[in-house]
Amino acid sequence: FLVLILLIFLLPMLLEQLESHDKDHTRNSLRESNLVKKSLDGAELKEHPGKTEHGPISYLKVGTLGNYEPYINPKVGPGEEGEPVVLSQEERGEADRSVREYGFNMVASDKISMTRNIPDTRLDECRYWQYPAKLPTASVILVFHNEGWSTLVRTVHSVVNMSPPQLLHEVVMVDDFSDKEHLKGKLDAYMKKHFPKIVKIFRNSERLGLIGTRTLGAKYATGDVIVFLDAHCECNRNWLPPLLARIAYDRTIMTVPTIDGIDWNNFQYRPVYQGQHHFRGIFEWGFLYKESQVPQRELNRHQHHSEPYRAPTHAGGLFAINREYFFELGAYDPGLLIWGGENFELSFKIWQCGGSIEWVPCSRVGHVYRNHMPYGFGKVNPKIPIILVNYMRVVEVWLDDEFKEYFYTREPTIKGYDIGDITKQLQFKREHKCKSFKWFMENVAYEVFDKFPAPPPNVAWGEIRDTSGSQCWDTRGQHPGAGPVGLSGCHHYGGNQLLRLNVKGQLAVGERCLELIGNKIKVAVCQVDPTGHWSHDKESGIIEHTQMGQCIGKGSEAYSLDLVRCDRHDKKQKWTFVEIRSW
Ligand code: UD2
Ligand code: MN
Repeated sequence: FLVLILLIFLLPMLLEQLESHDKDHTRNSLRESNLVKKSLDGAELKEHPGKTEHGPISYLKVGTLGNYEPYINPKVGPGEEGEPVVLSQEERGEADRSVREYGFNMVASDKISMTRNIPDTRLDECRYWQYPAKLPTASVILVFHNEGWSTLVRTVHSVVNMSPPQLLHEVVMVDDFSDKEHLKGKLDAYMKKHFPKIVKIFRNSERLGLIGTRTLGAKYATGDVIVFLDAHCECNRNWLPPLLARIAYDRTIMTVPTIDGIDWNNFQYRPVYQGQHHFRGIFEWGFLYKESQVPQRELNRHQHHSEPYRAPTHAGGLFAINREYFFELGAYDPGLLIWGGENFELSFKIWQCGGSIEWVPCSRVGHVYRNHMPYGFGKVNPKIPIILVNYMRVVEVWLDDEFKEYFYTREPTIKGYDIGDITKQLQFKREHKCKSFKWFMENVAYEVFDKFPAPPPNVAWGEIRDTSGSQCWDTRGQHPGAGPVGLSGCHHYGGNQLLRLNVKGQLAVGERCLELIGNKIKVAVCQVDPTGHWSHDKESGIIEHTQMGQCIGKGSEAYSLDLVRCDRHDKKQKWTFVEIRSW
């Protein structure tokens, strides 16, 4: 009873305390915003008249909530301020071992504080934006499979430290069937001790892969907005409000933070783009993810350099979306396997069915890019690479026929592979009257054709075999400009031995082209205007470089290729394209 009385007595005081704290915050931010005029050469952020067919493009509603920049104690120590960690010679061995196990140097990571400071990599302008005081709450979802301890735990600390408490509803961690001890009892105990209310841990009873696990995480979540992050991230100042503000304005906008790089070896935190240019996610026709400079057509829609801008797609790992909207879209296609392509599935679905994607320059999150992928795919074992199964599902559902053909020209070995049932996806597309891929290309991804023109049809593709049938052309994984292409034992897996000759005379491997540099064949970046000089004569088997008027023959050194005088009867110049299928 006494406690009750005390509470009733104290409550108004407490509330007042909270409120005045709030007011302080507002006042601070308003004070900051007075700096705006000076720092933006007269640009008036507060009024922001910019209008589009979608209404005002700014996420600014006249000033209520300022930037969330918690006071950060200057610290010294390994990795502080995002500086690289230096290891001793003795630590090297263990460090190398950890890189093999995790794709990251965990010895370096373990030296860094869980709450290290990272540099503020935002554009200057970002500090002066203001956000609506009332924003939707966020559930941050971290799915993980066999992640290292300190990288995972640091992610949680950084999310909690860098998010305004009233906006962070919870952190949902979903363990995708890890078998590492530190991810079991130790993790539970740590989170219970440090974040008893905010962190919730769930565990899969079988390996679902990151895509299925994310959908599950979204089901567990109860906040208004779900924010996905990889389990090895560090959030920068005020990363969350700019993501939520656009969703508050329009619930069908998916927002994507700008992803800074954290080095897998020394954990240095590096801003991804330092220049004045913005980049956005696109793709080439084999659906390799690409980033390219935001076209003027998009920039013209904006008044301020630091405003969110539209993007055709995103890298996949880090983004925010209204939770209910995510499920209205059917979440991720449940037929997608483990890893890859889900970024395109969600992106095309969003755009074609009436939503949009925006990249947000003022939201910055660091991500540790791995040295290599340290995990396998569990029991899932299709006869073609799982990523291609996923791409095929996306292509078959979301692309129109002419665009599908571009993909199969680029990946000819998989055409006809059984990707399972996609009737539900097609039905969704019909029922929601989603727009065509052509519409998407013309209105959203309009720069793609400038960078990656439609691949000309193949005239021949496959392994290029010698007369014995046992030696094949092989790029040996060379990068553009590096070492010559040669021969090696035919392995029938495609990859570096899968070549495509097209009607324009290009000889291509994956997204690259083969060109004659000096008198050697080398891997090169394909010409944007698709032209090449190669021809193949089926009968004699000669492969000619028509500009040089010379042919390719087995070289004098073993497993080498040379430029020689064409001779239709020379066995060393007789090559056969043999189509391969991996199933
Ligand atoms: C990128 C994305 C990643 C995802 C992937 C394609 C970024 C920064 N990263 O690769 O989010 O979109 O492309 O699908 O955009 N995980 C599981 N179960 C698995 C495999 C992975 O839970 O079977 C977790 C993993 O612990 C991590 C997350 O999924 O937290 C992403 O995996 P990743 O970091 O290996 O992928 P990444 O960054 O190479
Ligand atoms: Mn990752």
